Amino acid sequence: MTELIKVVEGLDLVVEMAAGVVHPDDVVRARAAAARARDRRGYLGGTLVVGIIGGTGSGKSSLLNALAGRRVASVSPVRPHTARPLAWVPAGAEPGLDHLLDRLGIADRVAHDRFPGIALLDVTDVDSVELGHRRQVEALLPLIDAVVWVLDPDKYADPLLHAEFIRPLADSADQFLFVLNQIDRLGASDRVTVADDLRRRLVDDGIPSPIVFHTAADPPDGEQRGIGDLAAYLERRLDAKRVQMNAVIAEARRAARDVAASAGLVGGGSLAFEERWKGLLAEITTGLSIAEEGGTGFEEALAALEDLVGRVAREAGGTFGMRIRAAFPPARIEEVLAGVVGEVEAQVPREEGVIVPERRADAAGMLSDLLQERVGGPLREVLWERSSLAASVAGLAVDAAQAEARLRA
Ligand SMILES: Nc1nc2c(ncn2[C@@H]2O[C@H](COP(=O)(O)OP(=O)(O)O)[C@@H](O)[C@H]2O)c(=O)[nH]1
Ligand SMILES: [Mg+2]
Repeated sequence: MTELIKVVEGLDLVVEMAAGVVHPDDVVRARAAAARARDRRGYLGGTLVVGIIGGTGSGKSSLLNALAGRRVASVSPVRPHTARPLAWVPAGAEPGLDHLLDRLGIADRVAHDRFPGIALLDVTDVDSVELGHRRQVEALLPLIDAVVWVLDPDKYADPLLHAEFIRPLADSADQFLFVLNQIDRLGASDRVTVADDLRRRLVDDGIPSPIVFHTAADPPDGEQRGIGDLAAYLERRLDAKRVQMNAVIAEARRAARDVAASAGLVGGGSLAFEERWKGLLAEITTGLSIAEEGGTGFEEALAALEDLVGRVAREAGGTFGMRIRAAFPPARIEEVLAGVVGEVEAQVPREEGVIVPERRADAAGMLSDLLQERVGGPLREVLWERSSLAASVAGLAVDAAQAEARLRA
């Protein structure tokens, strides 16, 4: 899993927990941000992942070697050269990239430190009409950032390539770049003719402004051409991707922060509720169980309970605070307490206005259980929801920071 996917999933979680808790507009905005991040095409990590696709013998492996500056992939003059797919990946790349290659079934991986942040995949020969081949390319597109279509002077106009591959996939044109390789085999004027013809065909395929590089990856004279331009382009594209990814992360972070603010999650998480509640129960149960009838015990207990509920609501703030207040307005607190005391007294009657010492523990236990059930439980539920939302917002912030660090690496 890549860092960005973690951020997106974190935002999904925040959205899920915020629904019904914060203002619907904030939920809608956060949900839209999560959807935009999730629907982003390409590899959702800090590496630019580029697939090299083309007919057999066009020079895919040679191009990879030329970019690598050394022999990584095996090159063959004998056609068809059935090679295993190969990935040329930055050394120390993020774990998400390994998962992607596993998923694509690319077992052969060569590490490089030539272009930090750029991975090249020598994947598929596409010169049979087999539907499987197009499906393969199609399945690849949402997962990687760009596809380099490697063409050569003999087969650049191959109707199969255009009709079966490029045209049906033209919706993904912004992920495509084209390399006309083996230009050393063309004289100067043929080069112009072929370049114009290729461009026209690509426009016909539905790619209005195709990006085309002219290269000689492995010419017999050993004088490579156009490789530096292609490498520079890929590096610019990596920079652009990082800018975009940072924008996606910033948007997710902002959406989560808005949800948190709207929910009133500005302070800490737990509000030390459990400790306070325990203290309150001890105070109330002792006071009430030894209190004389009509004495100060009830009023004191009521004041303490109201005080705690009020404080917790205030500190929880936002919608959570409002929910606590709505559930326990002062009149309701008094009603609950009176009910609880009444039930206890029905079970443990007083003698001469006081509960006899040997029944005090029973009375305290009953009181405590009933208050727990009618006040502590419902309060705890709201606070628990609040801390879960706070935790998921905090988790997202951590994941976002990690994703940003990865993009800087
Ligand atoms: N003349 C010329 N031959 C090339 C060039 N690039 C590759 N080749 C040759 O084309 C053949 C097929 O290349 P290869 O990289 O194996 O193609 P792949 O099947 O697409 O991987 C090999 O004999 C290469 O040496 C080039 O720029 N010019
Ligand atoms: Mg090859």
